Amino acid sequence: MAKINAAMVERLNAQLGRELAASQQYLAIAVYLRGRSLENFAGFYFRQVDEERNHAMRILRYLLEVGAKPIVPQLDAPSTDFSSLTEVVKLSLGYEEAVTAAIHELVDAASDGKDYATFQFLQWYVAEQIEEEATFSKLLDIIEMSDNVLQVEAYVSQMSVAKAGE
Ligand code: OFO
Repeated sequence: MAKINAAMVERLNAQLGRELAASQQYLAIAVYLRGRSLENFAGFYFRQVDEERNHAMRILRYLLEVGAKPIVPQLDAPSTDFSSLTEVVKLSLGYEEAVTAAIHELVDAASDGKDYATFQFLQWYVAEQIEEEATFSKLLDIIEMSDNVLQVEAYVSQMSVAKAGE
């Protein structure tokens, strides 16, 4: 029998699905950007694909650790039709905000249910979402202030160097 209750298992499986859906969505965006020869920008999204997958895998491993069954979900097809960089980054930021809200609901549920293990497990996601929202929000600022996409490419390239040096 799982060490966490069935409702929490269901909630965590739903979050597992959201993380995988984010990974798929960012993959579709990376392909779109690569198709427009924005190599750095595409590279940034390809890295996000891996990050989101890792977020999903953390949940999957946690469920296994507590004796619960992870569900590998069927995913809706991601959006693939974009008309601008602004649209792409706004969509991403909106996605991250929705994920943050979902994580906070999970934290509330863990706290209300006195599920201290899951509460502790979720703290990593709370911190991660602050970083994710900040990243996309800065990116949106840069895009809105830039005169051309080459400035955006240069900025994303710097972001990658900074991240590699962390
Ligand atoms: Fe999983 O952090 Fe973005 O969504």
